[in-house]
Amino acid sequence: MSTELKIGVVGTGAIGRTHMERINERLKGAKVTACSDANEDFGRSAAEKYGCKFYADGEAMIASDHVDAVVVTTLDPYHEQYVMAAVKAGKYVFCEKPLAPEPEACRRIVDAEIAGGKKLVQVGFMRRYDPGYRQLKEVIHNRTYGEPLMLHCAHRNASVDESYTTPMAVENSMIHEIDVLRWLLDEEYDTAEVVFAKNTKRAHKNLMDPQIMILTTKSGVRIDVEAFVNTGHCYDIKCEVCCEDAILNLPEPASIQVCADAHRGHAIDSDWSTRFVEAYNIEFQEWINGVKAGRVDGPTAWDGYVGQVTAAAASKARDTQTVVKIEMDEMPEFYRQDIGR
Ligand code: ISE
Repeated sequence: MSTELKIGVVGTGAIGRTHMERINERLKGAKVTACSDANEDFGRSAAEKYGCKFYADGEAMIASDHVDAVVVTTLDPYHEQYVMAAVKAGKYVFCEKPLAPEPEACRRIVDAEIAGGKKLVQVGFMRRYDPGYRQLKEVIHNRTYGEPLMLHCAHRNASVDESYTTPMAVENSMIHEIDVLRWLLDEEYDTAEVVFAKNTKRAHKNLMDPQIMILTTKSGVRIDVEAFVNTGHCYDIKCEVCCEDAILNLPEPASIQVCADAHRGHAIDSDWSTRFVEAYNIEFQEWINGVKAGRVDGPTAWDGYVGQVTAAAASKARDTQTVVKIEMDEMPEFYRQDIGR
């Protein structure tokens, strides 16, 4: 492997382009050398912009000597195909969340990775890299304030368009909480429930908004997550952890205090890409460093599988308005050393 990691990106939409720019302009040790997109003109324009070779065939790009490692940022239903191609080629692959929309597809990736005998897949759950969540994790892990008992969380977006439907609150937005909270607490979920609040005037024809997801963990911790994706004014992520001896809150990103027009306050983000930009940078730099050292030390294919099993249970709970038990396969030995990372 050359000193500079050669990265091939499949899927050159908004998030793909952001990662291409991040890798080339802000991070160390890697360059985007190739890209591919089902929309040829669009993909070629990305290749031109970021100075890399365009491949019409994503699988050919993955197999070529032109790339050492792969980033998958296609539409969700195509993730499996390209992650599998990378595993087959024995190349490290970073796949944006979700690993695949259905748990069965995630399980197929897990099985292929185990069959290949080497951990190659990392899933883009970037919240684990946010400095605020990392501070929370340390205090919870050390039991500095006793056992965590309850968590109250919120996932608020400024607005979503008409293509965002009711199931997406769980599957597209709260999937982040599903992952980061099980990592934070270092334990698995037991049940899921989803209830609706009064619908906002900004909800669309196919969207019930807000919704509240309630999860319990195996040890009995109770979690509620509000998803309110049409607040009309902010991107706001809250995570309050009630422990036996203290209440912990996720820190807000730092911003200057402004005193003007008889108000004192500070601006907050209106979009997830700016709120979590630091997390994305840390996530990708650590992934590059890990790949160069020959290891994956972020969220694994197994984490991707667990996330989708939990999301599927929460979706069933929403559709049936019942509490659903979360049942999944036993964790293979292959992933056991990753527990608690
Ligand atoms: C989006 O897909 C994301 O991943 C964002 O992090 C999340 O906040 C947003 O709600 C999703 O639509």
